[in-house]
Amino acid sequence: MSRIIIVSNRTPGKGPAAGGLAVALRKTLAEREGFWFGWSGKLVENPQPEARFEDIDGLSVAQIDLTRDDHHAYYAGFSNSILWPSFHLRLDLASIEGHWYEGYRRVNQQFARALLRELKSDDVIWVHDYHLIPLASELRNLGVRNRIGFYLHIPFPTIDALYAIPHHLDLMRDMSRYDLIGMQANRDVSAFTEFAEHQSPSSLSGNPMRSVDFSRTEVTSFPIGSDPDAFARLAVSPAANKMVKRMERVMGEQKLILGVDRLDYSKGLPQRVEAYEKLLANDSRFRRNVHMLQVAPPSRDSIKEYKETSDTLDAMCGHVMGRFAEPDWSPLTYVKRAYGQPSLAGLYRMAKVGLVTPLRDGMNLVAHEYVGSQDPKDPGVLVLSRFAGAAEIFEDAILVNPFDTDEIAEALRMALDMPLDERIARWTTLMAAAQKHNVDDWSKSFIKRLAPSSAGDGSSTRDILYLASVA
Ligand code: ADQ
Repeated sequence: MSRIIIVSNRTPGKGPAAGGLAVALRKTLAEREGFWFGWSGKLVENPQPEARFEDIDGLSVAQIDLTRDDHHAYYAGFSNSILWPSFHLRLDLASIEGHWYEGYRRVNQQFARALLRELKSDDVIWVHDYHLIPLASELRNLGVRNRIGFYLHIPFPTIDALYAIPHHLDLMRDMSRYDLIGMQANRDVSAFTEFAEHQSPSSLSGNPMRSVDFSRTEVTSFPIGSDPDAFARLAVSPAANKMVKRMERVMGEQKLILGVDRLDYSKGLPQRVEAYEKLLANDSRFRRNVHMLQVAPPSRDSIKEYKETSDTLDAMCGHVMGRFAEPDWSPLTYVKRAYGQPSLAGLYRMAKVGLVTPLRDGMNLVAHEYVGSQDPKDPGVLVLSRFAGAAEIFEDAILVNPFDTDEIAEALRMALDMPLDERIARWTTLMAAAQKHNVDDWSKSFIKRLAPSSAGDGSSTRDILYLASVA
């Protein structure tokens, strides 16, 4: 069986993870030969050309260091100040500095050169996310013929947003050098296809050499998921109960509305707090009877727009407290830290409402984890943004427009008032969907499509490439 090499910006570390990627892929490598390749987290003046291997909690991890300037241009710059906001349709929050692209490419070249030293001819390479779009191109330029797949964890942008990205044509050409591209949702595949069909030579530049040939690249949706059955077990574990007991002491009979997110402007956190304020303002029944807990550990806080989102949220939470809090009742708690999965599972289970309202999201694993953690006899209600990839899977959630705070407030009211039989009926369908789209099947189906012969049928890499090109 050929080895699987997973490549992502960061490799998994020890302790609780605040990103979806690590949680999802650890398991894949635990079951196959191969290793996980990425940046070590270290900034040095002269990075070594070869990767260092390390065993991290039973996982083989290969890491390289980067220079401070390259890392800034690649990560905070091109990846997170241009690609992330543009792919999430927040062009207003994108800032563009021309030299960032050179750093982005240099880091991808450095990844490719270090990875080349470790590759066997039948290794299958699975690259993750927008930081590494050019990696297949850089590997191919070094002569690599292995099967290479790419998974985009975030949404694919509309054509207008794509055209606003500097060097977008190079990036699309980079994408065409993968054998397989996986997207979160059908919506993303449609946006990609629209670009591929729209950019005919005549419409783009009139020069046939400038159009991108996607004939060797398969693009399909592979919606990621969680492990809902594991969350179901975790939610009643002693560690989860410890968190539940802690909460019950302060909650009493109040119903919990829960949000769990990385602190990111794409997650719609200010709108969520505003909607909660409207719920309390519109219906005095809920004052003293509900409590909102928002857990949001800071991320990417060296970037100005993230700091601003954090400040906005601080101000809005303070405003709601000022308006509704009483000496013996506070309407909300806002916690800026990460928790381990057992504690999160306990919180999910006790929450009567899981409030998941990103303005745009690739998938949103919190929605999956919330569903997995519910008590089948007394489940909570998922209020979900229709602009999360998860909305394609969880049709029985209360789907809302995350920009419309009146609609979210009304959805909260509906969820809090929902009778038990309707909650059970909705949750039963949601749980079936979460189980159908579990993370194990997600990674297996991607790998199966990327390397149909990885069980070892004797075909060479060259044969596989040829078959893909004539298929
Ligand atoms: P993220 O934007 O990080 O992921 P999400 O899918 O919600 O968003 O994943 C968050 C993960 O981090 C979940 O597993 C959650 O449990 C964990 N997490 C969040 N807050 C936490 C906290 N306070 N403490 C501990 N853990 C916390 C990106 C894309 C998503 C896509 C995922 C996976 O933006 O759209 O679903 O990748 O592909």
